Amino acid sequence: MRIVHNPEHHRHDARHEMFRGRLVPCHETPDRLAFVLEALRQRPVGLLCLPDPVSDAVLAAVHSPRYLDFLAGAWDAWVALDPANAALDILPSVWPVRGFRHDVVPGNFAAQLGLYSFDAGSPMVAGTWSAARAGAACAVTAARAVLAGERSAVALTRPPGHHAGPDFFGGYCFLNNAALAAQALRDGGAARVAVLDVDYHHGNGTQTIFDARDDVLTVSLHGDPMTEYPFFLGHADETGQGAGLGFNLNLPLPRGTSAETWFDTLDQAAQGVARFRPEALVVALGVDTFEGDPISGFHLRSADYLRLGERLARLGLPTVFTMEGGYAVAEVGTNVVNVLQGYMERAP
Ligand code: B3N
Ligand code: ZN
Repeated sequence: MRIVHNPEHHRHDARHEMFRGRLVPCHETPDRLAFVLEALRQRPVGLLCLPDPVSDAVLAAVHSPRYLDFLAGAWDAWVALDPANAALDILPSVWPVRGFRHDVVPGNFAAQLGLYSFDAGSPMVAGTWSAARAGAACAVTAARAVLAGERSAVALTRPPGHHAGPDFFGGYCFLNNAALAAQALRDGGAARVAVLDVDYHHGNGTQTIFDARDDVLTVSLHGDPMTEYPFFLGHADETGQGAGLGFNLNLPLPRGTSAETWFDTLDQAAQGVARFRPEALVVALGVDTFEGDPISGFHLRSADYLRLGERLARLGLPTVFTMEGGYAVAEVGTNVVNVLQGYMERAP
């Protein structure tokens, strides 16, 4: 197993996210990855390596050029608004809802922030773009390792990616690492690729990116959007659009779901993946399904992640993992490495 880790991740280190009218400390912090690296030092389930750089063209296969330009220039534009902004995180505060124009990019930076985002919980700082771009490079490098014959590879990175869409950020995500990995697998010759998202939150960005495509199946089991973030996508009746009709499977579950029910649902997800007969699999691996997660509501325990890894390996597919959510920081390392260990015990 090749484990591609992001040497720039610590540059994305924001202070606050907006939650119910208050600025609260960010949940998505650099120590999350530090704990995974420490767990890997104690249990070296794979070979650690650094990413190759990723080109603009590779990013533009998933994200729109105007969005990529916006992200690349966001920090400078923020500081240009007011030099005092250099001491503040970037957070949006105005959004174009139904009936507003999305085709015209406003000249005002605060308005651009709203155009390209869907929440006020995903702050950007000076190093966000470098961190996100290096994370995307991890995903593409991991996919290319699998194309070159590795049975499995991991993009061990943050910020996470599965909420980021073709031209929007949110849910702590800026570039969609799972989608970039899936696209790299397609470009490298895999005829059909499945993305299986096991994070607590629905992978709305990944679903949106591949919604009209029949070459990439998206499957997600997650907290029911009627009550759980990201709220506005992730229902069971979303099955894809146009050529992609029948190529999206959502399995929403109520807050409070037990590990037993979650694994039964994982079996349904795995059957959906197998029916598609993919040549490669991307697992959007969030461990915020953990019973101690501070912002989520499922009840998996640390040992369950060994079982999850073993179930994923049973699919018998070349596999790329991308690291997504998981905020019980002290347990994130154990839980992520348990998945990888469980996988390797079944599919070395
Ligand atoms: O759900 C939250 C949230 C919940 C509890 C909080 N506390 C206890 C202060 C704070 C925030 N916020 C909405 C944004 C959730 C983003 C989830 C990102 C993720 O893991 N995606 O997979
Ligand atoms: Zn999550």
